[in-house]
Order: sequence, then structure tokens, then C-alpha cells
Amino acid sequence: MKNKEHEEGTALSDRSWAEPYKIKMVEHLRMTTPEQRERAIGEAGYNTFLLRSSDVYIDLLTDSGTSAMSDRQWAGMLLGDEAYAGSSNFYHLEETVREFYGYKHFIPTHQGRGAEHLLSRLCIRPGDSVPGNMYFTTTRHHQEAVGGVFVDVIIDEAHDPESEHPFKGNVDLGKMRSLIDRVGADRIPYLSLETNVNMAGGQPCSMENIRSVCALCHEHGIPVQLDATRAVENAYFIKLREPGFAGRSVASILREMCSHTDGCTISAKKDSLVNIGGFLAVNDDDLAERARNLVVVYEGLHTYGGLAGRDMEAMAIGIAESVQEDHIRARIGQVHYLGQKLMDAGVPVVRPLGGHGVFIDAARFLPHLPPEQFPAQSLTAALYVDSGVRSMERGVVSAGRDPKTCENLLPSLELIRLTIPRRVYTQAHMDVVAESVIELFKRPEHISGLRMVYEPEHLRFFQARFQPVVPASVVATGADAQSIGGRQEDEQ
Ligand code: PM9
Repeated sequence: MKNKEHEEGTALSDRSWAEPYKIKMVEHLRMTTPEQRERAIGEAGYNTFLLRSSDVYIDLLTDSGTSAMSDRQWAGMLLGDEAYAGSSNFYHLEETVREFYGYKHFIPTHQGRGAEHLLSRLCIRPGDSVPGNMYFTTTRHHQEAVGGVFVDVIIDEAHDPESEHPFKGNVDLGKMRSLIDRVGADRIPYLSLETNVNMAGGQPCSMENIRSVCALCHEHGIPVQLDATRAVENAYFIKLREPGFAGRSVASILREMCSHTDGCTISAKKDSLVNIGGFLAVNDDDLAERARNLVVVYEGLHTYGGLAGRDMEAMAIGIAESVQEDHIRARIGQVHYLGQKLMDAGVPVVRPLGGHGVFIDAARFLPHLPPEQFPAQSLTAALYVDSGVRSMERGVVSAGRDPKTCENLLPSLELIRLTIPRRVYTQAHMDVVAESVIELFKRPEHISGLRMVYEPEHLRFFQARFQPVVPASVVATGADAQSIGGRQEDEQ
């Protein structure tokens, strides 16, 4: 592979590079026919979360828990100490988290939202404002569930898919200052600072921004809690894009990022290369003690937090592997390989390319669909029917409703995410994905919109169901397979 951004500063500047591993075990993929896929997506209510994975050819739904573990991690699984209390794997993991992230206290949880739940319950009082650099679905849910009000303080560029700002995850210090002035520092329990901001397209924060926003918050006595779920990927972008960091190791950049903050929540299912797990890590002794008291209510004992000993061992090994330079370069390089192919074909994607996936601007891809027909959701269904590639909606369905007015929140970004699992697919898979997206892009008008026919109460994107809204013109001209569900509607 060759990607300009990833060649700089390496000995291989004018040479191709490849994945830094070889394949030892394979899992067979099943290719289906368009007819089978039309049936499957109809049965799934046009929601890719409701497809069976056996009906999926290339699964780019998420990078969460979908990584391939290394031989060392699998070997570590056999070293699981499955004691209820005080497992040796817990101590290994605690030591590893301290070494790579640097926080004083470590509390394991079953996954990221377990840690978000604990942090939100422990720190947020009803009516508090909780600033964050763009919302994340589960994070905001837990903040609102305990009466907090999420306030977006990300820079404006993050809401513009075409802005080439290299650090679109940055906090706007002016927005943060005016929130402090408006509600008072004592009504802000913490700033939730996400690394490689997911909903913005996997966009990083700069070290300079992390430093200055932490200084501002600390001046007012407001702690900063990092969502370090993809902090390693963020560290790599700092190394590539921020002056003064090219010669530093990703591991040392990660440590520095964390050192400015007061604690973190992590879904270890991403950066840390495991299929399950998460944690809360904090420096404050009192908060740590209260978290240890609460974890036993919701997750399990404070030395396992809902995880098996073997899961903790795999996580400890995965964390050490996650900061290896060749790993992270290949990981982000693969995402950018796919992104570049789409950009070369003129497909509108979020720029600059981010960390964990390529985000297609569905509003520009399907300009004939109004927001109330869920363009991004429609595109995920059409892509699946075309090629068996599973992607995820990140637009109005994910945004949900305003808790007060119950109106749909209309985010500025209406995206689909082609999320790349770590160490799972090859360059050839990326070619197949790109071909399918480009094929759809040639005939977008054949893709019909959707209407929501079932809306769950919480985090609706996971389980909502849809039906096609087939425009009369498409039905009249006898649309082909791309008119997702045209035939389905006719049958009903
Ligand atoms: N992220 C993702 O696919 C999985 C669930 S939502 C579809 O991107 C951040 C930045 C995340 C995240 C999960 C969580 C929650 C917290 N912060 O899924 O509970 O991207 O482990 O983590 C998903 P858990």
C-alpha cells in the first residue's frame, strides 16, 4: 500500500508497505445473491444492526469488539486466572493500564458504557451541564439518564464534512468559556473529552488543544475526563500532523495526552484489540473509592468488573500491542487506502480522512432524499443489497430525540460509516467495498428513502425498523435492485 501521509518520517518513504502480520487462521466468508440480500434486509427492517452476521459478506458495521487477536493474546487467554477475587490477570492489567495510560486507579468494566454509567452516576447531578467535543450515543445517554444536559463544545469545523482542519476533534475554548460564564463552574461536573471523535468522522484533537482546554478547565476547578476509547489512534495523528511530534513514539504521546487529564473511560473493544472489555481510570482517590463501591452493584467485583480473567489478560497484551508503531501505521493506513479510493472517484467523504473508518456524506451522496427519509440509513441498506457490505448509519437516526421537546435532533452530519475492524480484512476487501460504493454513486437516484415504523425508547439506532418510501416515479419505471425494497413495498 502507499499512502502519502503514512510514508513521511519513515525509512520506507518511497516504498510500499504491508500489514505487519501474517495470517495463521482463517474464517470463511459467505457471499449471498442480491435476492437473498433484499430478503435479509427487508426482514431486518432496513436496519443493518438487525442483520444476521452470517448474511454479511464484508462487515464494516463497527470496529468495536471486532478485532482479530494476536497469537500472543490467544496464548494469554489460556493463562486466565478465573478466581472470583484478586485474579492475577487483574493485577497484570492494572499494571499495564498504569504503564500506558498513567492514571493512578483502575476499575475494570464489561465494556465502555459500563464505565460511562459509573462516571455519570458518580459525578453528574440533575440539571448539570456536561460539555463534550460532540456527542457520542452511549456517553450522552448515560449523562442524560442521570439528569445531565449535554453541551457540544467542539469547534465548528467538526460539523463541516468538507473542512480540511487537521484536528477537527478540538474543543472550542470560546464555547467552553461561555458555558462556564453562563452556568458557573460548579454546575459543570467535568468536561468529557473524546479522542478521535467518533461522530465527527474519527477526527483527532491536537496536543496543544488538550493542554489548553485542560488548563482552562483546571483553572475553574473542572476535571477533564477523557474518552480514551480511540486515544492511540489520536496519538498517531498527533505524531503525523502536529509540529514537534514526528520523532516521538505513539506510546509517549498517549501518556502525555492522558497526563493532562484527570481520568478516562475506555471501551477496550477498539484500540485495545479485544472482543470485550472496558475500564474507568482516575487519579482522584475519593472518586476511585466511590467507583469501586458502585462497580460491585452494576458490573461485578472491582477486580473483574464483569470480565473473565482471560479477557483481562487478552486486554493487557492488546494494550501493549496497540501502541506498536507498525501496527498503528498499518491500521490507519488501511482506512486511508479505502478513503483515498473513494475520494479519487469523487465520492463525498468526511475530510480529512479519520481514524477508524471512512465516513460517507450521505446527504451529498443522495441529494434527492430529504432528511426525514433518512438518507444515511437508506444508503446503508442499499450498500448491503449491492454487495453484502454492512455499514452503519451515523446521522439523524443515531442522533435520537431531544429529551425535553422529544423532537428529532437534526445533526449537521448525515453520514454512513465504513468502519474497519483491526487486523481483520485485507486490501482486496477494501477494493471490493470501494467498487460497490462507487457503483452506487453512479446511480444514486435509484436509491429510495425510508420511513421509520418502529422506534425503541433508548439508543434507537440499534433496533429501529424501517420501510421503503418508494417514489412514484421509481415504481412507474420499474426500478431495479438498487431501489431498496421497491419490491418489498409492492408485496405488502
Ligand atoms: N462505539 C461504535 O461502533 C459501539 C457501540 S455504538 C454503535 O463506534 C466511544 C467513543 C465509542 C463507544 C462505542 C463507546 C461505548 C464509548 N465511546 O460499546 O460500550 O465509540 O464498549 O463503548 C461503538 P462500548
